[in-house]
Amino acid sequence: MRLMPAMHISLLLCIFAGISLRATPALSPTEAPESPEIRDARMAWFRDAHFGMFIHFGLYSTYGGVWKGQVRKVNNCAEWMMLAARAPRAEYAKAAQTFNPTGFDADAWIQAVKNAGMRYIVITTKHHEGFALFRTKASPYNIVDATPFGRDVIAEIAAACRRHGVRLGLYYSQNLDWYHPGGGGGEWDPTHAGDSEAYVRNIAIPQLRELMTNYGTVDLLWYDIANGVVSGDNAWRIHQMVHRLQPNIVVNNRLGRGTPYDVQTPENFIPATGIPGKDWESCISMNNSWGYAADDHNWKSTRELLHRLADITSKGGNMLLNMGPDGSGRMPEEALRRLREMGDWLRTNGEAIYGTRAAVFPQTPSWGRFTLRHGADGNDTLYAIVFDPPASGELLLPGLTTPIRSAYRLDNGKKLPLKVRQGAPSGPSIVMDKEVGALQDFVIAITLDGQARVSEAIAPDAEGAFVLLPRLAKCHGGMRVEEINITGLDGSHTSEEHLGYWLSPSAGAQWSFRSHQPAKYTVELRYAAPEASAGSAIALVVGEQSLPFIVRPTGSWNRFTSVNLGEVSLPAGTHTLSLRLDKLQGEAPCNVGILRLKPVP
Ligand code: FHN
Repeated sequence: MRLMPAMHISLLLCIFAGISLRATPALSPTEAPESPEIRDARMAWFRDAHFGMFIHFGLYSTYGGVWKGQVRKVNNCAEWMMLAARAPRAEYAKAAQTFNPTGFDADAWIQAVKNAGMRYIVITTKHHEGFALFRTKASPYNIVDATPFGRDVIAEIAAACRRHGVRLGLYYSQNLDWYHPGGGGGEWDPTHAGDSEAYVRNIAIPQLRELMTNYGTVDLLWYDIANGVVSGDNAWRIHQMVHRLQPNIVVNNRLGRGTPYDVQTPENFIPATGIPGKDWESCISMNNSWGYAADDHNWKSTRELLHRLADITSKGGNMLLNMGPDGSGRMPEEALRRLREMGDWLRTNGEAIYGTRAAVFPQTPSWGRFTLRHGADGNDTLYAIVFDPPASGELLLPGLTTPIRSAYRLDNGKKLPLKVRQGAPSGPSIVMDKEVGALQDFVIAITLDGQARVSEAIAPDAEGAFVLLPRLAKCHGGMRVEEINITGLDGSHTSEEHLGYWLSPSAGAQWSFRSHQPAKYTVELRYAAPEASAGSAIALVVGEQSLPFIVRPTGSWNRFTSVNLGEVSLPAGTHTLSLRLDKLQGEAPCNVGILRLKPVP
């Protein structure tokens, strides 16, 4: 059922007024989840934002990854120095006695966020070190009570966010806490031993309650490190408390224990096809550390950061770009410069990012990325974010069937028209003249006459290849796109879009695709299979040709690898590729990821 626009608006008004219309996920394992309409209204700001700043700031910022003159990090992460150095908690905590980040200026930080074109922030309120950046009655180990600085950083940040119209996200390490006895981890220091239940009930839950109560509207809660010392009962207790105190809050998937979540959290990687039908956010470090690392000068270039933002947005996600201020509270100049440059690009090209949704094309073009804006009047706009124009001078819109009204390049507020070629079998294309063809990192807006649609039969990309995504398959017998839940932490980041439940020969899937000239193709399969499936026999069948494959285990149902199954020769026309199961070992032969047919030159 689609809500009437008026209803939708009133629903949004209620939500923004903080009136809970069951605008929250289920508050208990037995409660019915919120309706899709209410969830869409609650998630709208997040889905439109696409770009936020992650801020890792704490006592670890004063150490910069160095303990007694030695660089000590875990996987390049300086905020893990306490564990890397196995620093005794009492000794590590001495840094609080001199922690006085006089360079901290909440307005300057949030102004930098806004100038960068970021729509929200997520700041660490307490990381694994256990030190709180806010006033808390649960523990004296906090910036107000334990340091000469004596100010509540979270309160000042929250106020600055409200002043500048930036959404407020709070990060909280509810499981790992290397200072408070009973917290997760910290076992290298015998004095850390304690009752985990007591830690959760006396530190984690009270502090989360303070964060959800004392700082006004909190738009996003970023739990970190799911499960651990937080039991199922406590996880649901936390979940219920958070959503009762902040009914419209968005939460990530790192509380765990089966509690509902809104956002999946791949970390320093971008799922190849995004996460179909799910809200997700890739957190990306600007160098190699989340916390300030004095020795880490491996800064990603502005261009690379912009390309990742475009890539993530084109796949329906958000980029949470990290900043690690140093112990004085200053943001590193190398990072600030990148933020300024990203903001400059977004001031000209931001309409291709903000408010857009995942591209309508299954293929990821080699020259850049597509994004899509749904028009309120039913007429969509495609955006081509062109990193490096193709040598052909034409941008193919593979299989697009919606008529194109116009195409123009965005140039500092100007709309510079471009020629559209329509009617070719492979789909329409945008023609770039020599001058445009020499540019980089620009945006072409393509206004459509109706909703963006592509042909039922998958069209070839600009290189003549076919990308057969799991979500585009017609499945039968129970085979289907399987739910995935990606966090960057537990290695499940190898998960990717795939078809699962291939439980018998009567189950299967097929794709329809259309070639425009005769060609030979190599066929590449991405698949994942546990040990028990080894020896299963499958085949990919296209017309009279079949490519058999004896399954070799990849390690798990989620660990994907690519295998080249051979070649097929196809005439021009519409074809069907289907899966065939000839011999089953174990529960299923494998999970099936992306299939690619690449023309043989
Ligand atoms: O261990 C933390 C790490 O320090 C950092 O905060 C990242 C950010 O996503 N989260 C955990 C690792 O997944």
